[in-house]
Amino acid sequence: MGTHESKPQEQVLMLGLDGAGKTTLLYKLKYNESVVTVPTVGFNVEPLETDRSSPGLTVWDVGGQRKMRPHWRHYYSDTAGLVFVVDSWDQRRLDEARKELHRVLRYESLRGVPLVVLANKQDLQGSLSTEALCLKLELTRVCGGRAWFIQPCSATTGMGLEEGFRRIVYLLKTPFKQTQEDIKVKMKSKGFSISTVKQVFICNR
Ligand SMILES: Nc1nc2c(ncn2[C@@H]2O[C@H](COP(=O)(O)OP(=O)(O)O)[C@@H](O)[C@H]2O)c(=O)[nH]1
Ligand SMILES: [Mg+2]
Repeated sequence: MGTHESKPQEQVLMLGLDGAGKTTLLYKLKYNESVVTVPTVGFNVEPLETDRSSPGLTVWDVGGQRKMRPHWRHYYSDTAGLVFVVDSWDQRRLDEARKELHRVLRYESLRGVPLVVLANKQDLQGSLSTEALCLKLELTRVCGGRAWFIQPCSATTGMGLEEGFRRIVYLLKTPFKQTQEDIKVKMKSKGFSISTVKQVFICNR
């Protein structure tokens, strides 16, 4: 009989405003199914498969309604990676999303924890690009001392979801200095200007 080989698990905390698409994307990623969601009261938690050389991920999808947000902090101490989901289409709520993200990143227990912002709902016409979101959410300013990445995705079509979670696995495994170099190359290849790239690294020093 074979033995069940368990590998280390890392906790990934997925946050974002209610309606950003967290629950939809978790189940799309896990079962490739489009589920009909109801606002999450409490949390959903799912293990995600990763390749053999990477730690497994346990993803916590915590309800994002205003009354749930004070509970987010109870999850911080065990968090190895942060995923923040944004509705790229709903520009009216971007200010609120920015404020919540900045509030989360200020917590001492999340200092240095890598962040992937998922720019969700890219299937909708008129959704903001990752470059525009990067500016609106002031990511370069607020992500000092932290490895981060912004990934376009759609929980409806599945586009970009695996890449986003592969990115968090990568950031978890890679020393900060190395990820900075990598982000620099990626940003240049995506057409960010040299000055934006420099700005990121001045902020990250
Ligand atoms: N068009 C579109 N709708 C989405 C997408 N992701 C989620 N939704 C819809 O947005 C609503 C809120 O999704 P939900 O997963 O409950 O958000 P949560 O509150 O962050 O968990 C639902 O009606 C979803 O069907 C997406 O990528 N594209
Ligand atoms: Mg939900």
